[in-house]
Amino acid sequence: MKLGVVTVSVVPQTQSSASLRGRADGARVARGPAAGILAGLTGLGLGELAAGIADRASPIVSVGNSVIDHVPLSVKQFAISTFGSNDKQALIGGILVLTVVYAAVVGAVAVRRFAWGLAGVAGFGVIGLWAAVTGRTGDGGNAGPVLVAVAAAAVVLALLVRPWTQGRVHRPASGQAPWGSDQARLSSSGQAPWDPDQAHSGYGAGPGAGLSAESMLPDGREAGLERRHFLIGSAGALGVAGLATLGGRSLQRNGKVVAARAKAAQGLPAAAHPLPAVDPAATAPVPGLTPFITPNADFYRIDTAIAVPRVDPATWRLKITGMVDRPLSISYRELLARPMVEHDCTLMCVSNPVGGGLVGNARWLGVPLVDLLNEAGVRPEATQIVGESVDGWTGGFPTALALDGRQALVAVAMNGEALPFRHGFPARLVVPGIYGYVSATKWLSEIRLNRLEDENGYWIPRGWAKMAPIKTASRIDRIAMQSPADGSADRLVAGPAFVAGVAWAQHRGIAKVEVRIDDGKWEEANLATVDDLDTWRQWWLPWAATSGRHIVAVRATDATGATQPEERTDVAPDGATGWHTVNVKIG
Ligand SMILES: Nc1nc2c(c(=O)[nH]1)N[C@H]1C(S)=C(S)[C@@H](COP(=O)(O)O)O[C@H]1N2
Ligand SMILES: [Mo]
Repeated sequence: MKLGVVTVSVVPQTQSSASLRGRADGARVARGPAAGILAGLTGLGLGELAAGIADRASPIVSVGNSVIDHVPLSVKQFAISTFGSNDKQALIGGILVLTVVYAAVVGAVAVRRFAWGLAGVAGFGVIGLWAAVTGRTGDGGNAGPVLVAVAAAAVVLALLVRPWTQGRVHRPASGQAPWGSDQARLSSSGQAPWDPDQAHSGYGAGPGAGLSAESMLPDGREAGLERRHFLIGSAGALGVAGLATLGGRSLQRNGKVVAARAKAAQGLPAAAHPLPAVDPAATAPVPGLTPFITPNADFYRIDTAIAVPRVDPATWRLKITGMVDRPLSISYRELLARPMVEHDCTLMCVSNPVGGGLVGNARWLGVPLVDLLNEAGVRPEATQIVGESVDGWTGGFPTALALDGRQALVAVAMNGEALPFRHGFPARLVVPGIYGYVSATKWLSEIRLNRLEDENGYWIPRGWAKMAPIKTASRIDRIAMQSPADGSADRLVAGPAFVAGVAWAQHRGIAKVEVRIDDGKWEEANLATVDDLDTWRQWWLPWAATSGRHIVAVRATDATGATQPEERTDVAPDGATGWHTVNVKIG
């Protein structure tokens, strides 16, 4: 009659603990929405912080932009006439309110089923990601803050909600009479430490398995612990949310610096001899191919800066020092007052793998480096130019490259816009033909002349080559039907198709691009018009695609006659080699 003994002894305790538990459950359920809101706010806060650090749109701004893009004109006009110039704040406020409501629901769901709560967070992430990467201001980089926000919200939700949902598994619902139930139910109440068999069965397989120490405590204390846990967690989350929001907003605004850049963007001087618009023939006639000019928002970013430096142009100076006759120190305004040139140049990272995307093409506006060097008077023994940034990063290259006629610039603008913060505002170096890590110093503060043996740039002691000419390369970017049958340009079927892409050999120029399908002959691709020796060149080849799987390969030959070697080598120490190949399935 063991069970009977248990039943009888359990009755008084179970009644009181059941009512305690009932209260604890009620509190849990009530705290669900609060936990959800805290998770949501923490996510948004860290999203703001990530956006501020990376100089990207925050999740709220992404969603706001996307709303602006998609809302019907009438609604937009209503908003403007109702809220006037505060329409953006009203929009942000509206998004915040909706987010809080949504988060409350997610929290309420999460206390019942944590996985569903997580799904709710993920759903919010999907909306945020969609808003971040599509539309007018869409930009892959804006996905970063959304991912940070979602991760933070999930973690906070887990911290605030998870302990109860785990505990709940072991507790009978309040108000149910445990004595009417089976052995497993009894053991799962976990309230019989005085019966070793019972307690033991609680740790065995079955619903009671894995009882936590916490849920073995008398219920009153358990509820108290939960409350403490919740209050501490909530206060922490609120603090993190608040600090992250403040930090993120202040980084994003950084008041006068952002305003100063915006002003500079409007008041940029024109080039003394502006370049004509890029010849449309520099773009291959293949819909959907990589744009010839990479929009600033899509331009790859590589640097060692954890937070993008926001340099105040009012106090910034560019110094030219070292082995020069007349050291210079010039302000932003003085720099802008010098004669400017425009130059189209494809910038590239040495870490770009074969077929990779760490390469971008822009129209740069700036002061020719050679003009500044002549002004300072470079001594003949100065064989190296070191560019140093405001945060101490350095890159160095042979002086000869700045004097051999190539258009090296102290650039202030990129594609008609003052340099974005993440691309080096207020000024950076752009030196055609050599990888970025030895040349393209962003947030430039000093140009130092010395000898190659005197100083090594940041990456040299870390295993990268001192001399770093960009290697000839080619990339397959697009395989598409010439006349897409069903409106979907991306569906590949047997028939006339294009293979297309870009190739580059900065400052030497691309002479030939060849494509090979499977084990066929190398076929010469069409080349788009040359824009500049320093830019990439688009290419395309019509291809009578046949059903099945194919391997498409590309190789380029530069104007010196050198063809890309087949052999794949690593990006370190001086850039990858090898042919880019793509596997494609037709039909
Ligand atoms: N101040 C600074 N400038 C820098 C770097 C850096 O880490 N710090 N990275 C360099 C590298 S490795 C490359 S490839 C280019 C990339 O320029 P982007 O980020 O504008 O594309 O910037 C160069 N300039
Ligand atoms: Mo790089």
